[in-house]
Amino acid sequence: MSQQPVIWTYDWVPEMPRGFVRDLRLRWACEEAGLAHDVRTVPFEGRGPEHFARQPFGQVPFLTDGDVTLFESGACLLYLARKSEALMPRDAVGEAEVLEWVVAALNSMEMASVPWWFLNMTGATENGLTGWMDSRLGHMETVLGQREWLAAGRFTVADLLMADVLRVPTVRAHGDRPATEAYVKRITSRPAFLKARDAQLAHFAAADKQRAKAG
Ligand SMILES: N[C@@H](CCC(=O)N[C@@H](CS)C(=O)NCC(=O)O)C(=O)O
Repeated sequence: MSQQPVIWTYDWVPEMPRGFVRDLRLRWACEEAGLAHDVRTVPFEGRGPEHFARQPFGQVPFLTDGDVTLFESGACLLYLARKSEALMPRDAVGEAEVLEWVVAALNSMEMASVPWWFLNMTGATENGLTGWMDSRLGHMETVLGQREWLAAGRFTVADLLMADVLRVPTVRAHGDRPATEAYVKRITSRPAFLKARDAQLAHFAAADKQRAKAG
């Protein structure tokens, strides 16, 4: 059994989500915390029962660490954050702030941005979710115009997650929000993000080579 956390992702994905597959969130957290980790894969095409046993929706990422197996990128991030103060402070106030913003990133921001973005991708001429999306982005712009970090007065896993939600190109291109744009640029210029993103891109590039070899 591996002595270090294992991040599970797909063995290959098409070009489009590369650099955005959510295993990146976990890779990034490990890089920020200096946590040694392995990356292993499940097939993208032909998802089997073993995959569904670990991730009931057949998605990635999921994480294994000794006897622990967990899915949902937010849950995995909070699990990793308990291993390192670099990701989440240990005082009650700081930890509470991290928890609320992690959930807000997923349940208030990504909950609006992903359906809006997916509806846009269908080519729908009228996106009925635009008002909702604008409202959520507008509120985040106000918050980010007033503070540098979301929680505990410093970088935490809450910023990692919120920046990952907000960095989606279609979302960034929608409207003019200078504080949000500056925030996304600042958080995603962190060496840990760049290292994690490059590792994901290299992982899928290696998969392309394998597939080409296999013919
Ligand atoms: N709420 C899940 C979403 C996971 C998710 O959407 N994963 C994508 C890759 S980034 C996936 O596996 N998509 C394939 C599918 O939904 O079948 C999480 O945050 O872990």
